[in-house]
Amino acid sequence: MYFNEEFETLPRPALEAVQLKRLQATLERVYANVPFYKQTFDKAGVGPCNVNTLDDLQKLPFTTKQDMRNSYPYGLFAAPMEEIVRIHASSGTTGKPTVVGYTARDIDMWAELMARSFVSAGAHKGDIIHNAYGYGLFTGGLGAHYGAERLGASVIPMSGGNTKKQIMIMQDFGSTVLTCTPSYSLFMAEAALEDGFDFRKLKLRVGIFGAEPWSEAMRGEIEEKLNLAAIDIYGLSEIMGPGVAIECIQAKQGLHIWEDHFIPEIIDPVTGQRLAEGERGELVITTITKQGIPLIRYRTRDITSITYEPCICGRTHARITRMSGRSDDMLIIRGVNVFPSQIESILVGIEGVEPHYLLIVERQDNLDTLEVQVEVDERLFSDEIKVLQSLSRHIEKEIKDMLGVTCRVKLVEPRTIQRSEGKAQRVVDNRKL
Ligand code: DLL
Repeated sequence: MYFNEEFETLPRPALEAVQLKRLQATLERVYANVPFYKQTFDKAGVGPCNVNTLDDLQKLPFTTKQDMRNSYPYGLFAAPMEEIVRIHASSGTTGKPTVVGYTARDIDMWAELMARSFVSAGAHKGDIIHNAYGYGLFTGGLGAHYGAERLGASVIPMSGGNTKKQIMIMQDFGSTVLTCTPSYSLFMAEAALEDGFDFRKLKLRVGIFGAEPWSEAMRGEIEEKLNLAAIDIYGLSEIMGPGVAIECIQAKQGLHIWEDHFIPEIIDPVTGQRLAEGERGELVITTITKQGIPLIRYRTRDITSITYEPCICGRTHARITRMSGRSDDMLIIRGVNVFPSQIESILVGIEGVEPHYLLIVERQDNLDTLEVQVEVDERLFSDEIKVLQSLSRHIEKEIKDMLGVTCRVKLVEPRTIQRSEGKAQRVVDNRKL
């Protein structure tokens, strides 16, 4: 029932003692090796020696995605490059991604936490794990892959896309566990049905879904259409990748966050003050075992709440509730993180278009679609249709190349996108989760 029983069920006082010891070691490490932390700690008038209890963590300043961006690509690394064995990245607020590096021990720790996560979801040795998270810079594919191997299961490294083949392989290879985004699971089930194949006939028993927001209603739909237990998994590349937190199959009531490696806090996103158990706010995470890029009080921007109530599964680690949104404007479109400001910076670099745009996100056949409406200047608008068409294709290609997201560009007449008197309304998200 557990992958690492001792640590997954540590009584809270022992767990907190482990946390404090590891936190102090991490603070020493970053203070000595990362100039950014030395500066921000000094500025706040605190140092590693001022953290004598877990509560003292609150004295330390936050770290943000912007801080990571400012130190692009390797400025926050706390290990020399010779010790970094893997690099991953995810979208930042500009065209530049957020870069993370792992030492061999970090990869080992990640594999263990993913293996724990698989067991928590009800997977075991002997399972055939069909991994349709993308392999590449995105942490989903390789993160789940190494965890599945650590568990001792058979992993099929499918990556995303090529839906027909995915279905054939799952059927022929007898996959018992599916890992992918929740929206892709529904897309596959419906694509199969169109071909006259009922997904429910597969041997799949468990699905481990995350990397984007989803709802209880969607869980119901997935469980019905795929005939499996659907488990919510959370993670972010900055902190590690998938497997930071996961539900247990016994309760499916909140995601256990692996507290012997991460210290969670919930804060008010406006004031930065810590909130009480059960109150909804922004999740802040401090990593306490990472070597490559430890992060102190990292603001995830994800909105959730935390509970320390005991769980029927016997794990003692706190649970966070399903993510209900973000405290910034990041969109997740087919698993790709996109900020409206990234699209804006591409548009302003293109001759003939105005900086007035609207992003329309929909979900069609369970896949996200993005339409970018943008005004063109007077002169261009009266031009031939061919010119306009080629401009649309050009913008679509730029967005695809820079951000990795496919969109449809619709050029509109000057002054047709509604102007706002306050905060510009740049996004219409029509997805009903
Ligand atoms: O999405 C890591 C991951 C891969 C998690 C596979 C789970 C499964 P990033 O690309 O850095 O990393 O995106 C992280 O995705 O801050 C959340 O906003 C969102 N997210 C991830 N998991 C969930 C979830 C991976 N279960 C960002 N529910 C995070 C809601 C999620 N949002």
